[in-house]
Amino acid sequence: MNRKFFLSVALAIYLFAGCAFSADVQTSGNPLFPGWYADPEVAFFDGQYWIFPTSSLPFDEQTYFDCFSSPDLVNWTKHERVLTNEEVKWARRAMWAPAVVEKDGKYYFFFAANDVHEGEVGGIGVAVADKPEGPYRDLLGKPLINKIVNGAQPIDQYVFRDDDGTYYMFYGGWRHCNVVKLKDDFTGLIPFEDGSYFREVTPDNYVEGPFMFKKDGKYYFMWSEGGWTTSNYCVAYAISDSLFGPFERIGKVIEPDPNVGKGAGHHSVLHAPSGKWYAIYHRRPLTERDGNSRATCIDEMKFNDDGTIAPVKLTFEGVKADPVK
Ligand code: FUB
Repeated sequence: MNRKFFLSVALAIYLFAGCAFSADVQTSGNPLFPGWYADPEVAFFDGQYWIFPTSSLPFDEQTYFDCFSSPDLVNWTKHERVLTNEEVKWARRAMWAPAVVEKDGKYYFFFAANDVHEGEVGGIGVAVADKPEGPYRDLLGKPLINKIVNGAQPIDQYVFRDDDGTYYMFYGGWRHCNVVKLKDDFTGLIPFEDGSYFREVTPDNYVEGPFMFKKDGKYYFMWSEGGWTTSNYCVAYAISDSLFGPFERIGKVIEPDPNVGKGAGHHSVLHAPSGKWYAIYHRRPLTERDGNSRATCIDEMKFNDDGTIAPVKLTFEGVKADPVK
């Protein structure tokens, strides 16, 4: 073999191996996309992954929501201002923590606005669109829940569809969590059998950010603990036979890692078509001090043989591509 031919072959092998290697290790990276985005709600709509986060800014600047879509968890497209306070007349500021569901071909975007206190206008609202990326329009022209019940600030809603098709909404800040039953068209609440509309389900240490999923017939209830501007913000969980609990706290599942990120919390969970489970959460880079410097991250979530959740390992790499087939 002459020297020139040998070098060409060696170069070709090197380039091929390099491509194969980079295809192999293609990961999402963390954060998932640029910008300060908190409270990420993940969804799977229209054959794509979607993330609907809070714009992590001072309260007076939180007047709009962007969202992101991806075919594989690695490549993300930004959709700007899918809902703004120009559309929601009663919302002035502090537009927080979307929860989005698809029903009968329409997309319903639940959100909180105004950081509402007793006697003020604000709370949890709902908007509707024909596509996941909006544009969303206010469904009611007023909040769906405005009042403070059982001490729970009406923020941080999560909408859960049970196996019988009934939609429930878990919500609440200020260390209290309520569950309500939603009307089929999401225009209001339905009373429980005892005539009440709100049921408190607060577990120990609960602060905000409730989330629920069902696996192997059990209800997994998750929530954030600590202060969202602090380093120790984290996520804990419980498993119950009933949607209404009791939710006995098992322990923390997403925690800050002093070598990776601070204040890891307010998450959601994705069960991808591949069968893999992912936690999508926000965290503050180690270099950042401002409470609003929150970035959306993803890491794999695994279960132990007994059904409990293994602690999520925070990474800089994120996850490997998980393309929607
Ligand atoms: O992003 C605004 C608020 O911060 C959320 O509603 C809370 O859960 C906390 O993440």
